[in-house]
Amino acid sequence: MSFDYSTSIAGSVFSNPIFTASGCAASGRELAQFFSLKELGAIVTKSIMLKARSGRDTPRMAETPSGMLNSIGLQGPGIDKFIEEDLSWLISSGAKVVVSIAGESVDEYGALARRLRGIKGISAIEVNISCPNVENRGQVFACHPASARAVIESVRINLGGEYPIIAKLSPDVTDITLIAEEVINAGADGLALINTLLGMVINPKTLKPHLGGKTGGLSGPAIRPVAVRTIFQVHAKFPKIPILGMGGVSSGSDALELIAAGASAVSIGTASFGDPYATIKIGKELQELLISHNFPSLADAVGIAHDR
Ligand code: RRO
Repeated sequence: MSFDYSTSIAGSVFSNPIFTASGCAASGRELAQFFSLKELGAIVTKSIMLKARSGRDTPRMAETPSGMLNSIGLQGPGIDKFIEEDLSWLISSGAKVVVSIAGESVDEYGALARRLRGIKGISAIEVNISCPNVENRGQVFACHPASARAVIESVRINLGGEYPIIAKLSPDVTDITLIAEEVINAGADGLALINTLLGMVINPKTLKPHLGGKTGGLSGPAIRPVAVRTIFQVHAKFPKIPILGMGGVSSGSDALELIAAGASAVSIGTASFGDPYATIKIGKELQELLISHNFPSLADAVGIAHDR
């Protein structure tokens, strides 16, 4: 019997569970020079806003122990140029596509959702309500239950049921399951866990914050235990809600940890900066590991740590 490596998120089926992480592969063009994007489960695009945005002051990156900080600040071309130039190219490449959106207000999320209606070739919408690099913490909708709910309700109404909605949550909250509950009740079909953690580095010579934006989002292996913990907690409470897991995955074994905690698919972010083939390598390693554990399919391994 052949091993079934496919996965599905709220009705959208993907040939394998390895996705890119939003913001770490732009719209896929750079990675396409190394391998066919069809080899991946899906490309998750950089979160796009309504208008073009230049992002934060430099420096925008800092290396940290087993990780890094980014302080990009939602740089992007705006939804219209994105649809015309990036999304159309990506869809024509034959890749599966998850479009990530980010707004400054509930209405802006609704407007973004309306702009995406009717486009053939989108597998799901990731609603990023957890970017840490915004002007104020009030804009991190995923840190406030009522705001998180309002955004997802607006996207659901404005999408008119066209694509599955994946809400991307922040680990920077006291109880992530409470936020998960709000967005599920508002109509999220799946969850993306987790965005980066808010962090900061101070230059020991100048004693000034290293990043232009002062704070940034912490990613990389340092945050993997936080990803595993949040996925485990949310899957325990909502076992039927599919989770796209991410956070410091750089090997098949790391990916298996997130799957065992309850993720149905795994996004690779920081690891691709050091190795453009990271997604392909991790995908092969994960498949071999699942087979060596005698799982007949990926689906049989999802959440397995809860039963052991
Ligand atoms: O653009 C960013 O600075 C950014 C985003 Br939108 C996000 O969701 N997470 C992150 O670490 N950086």
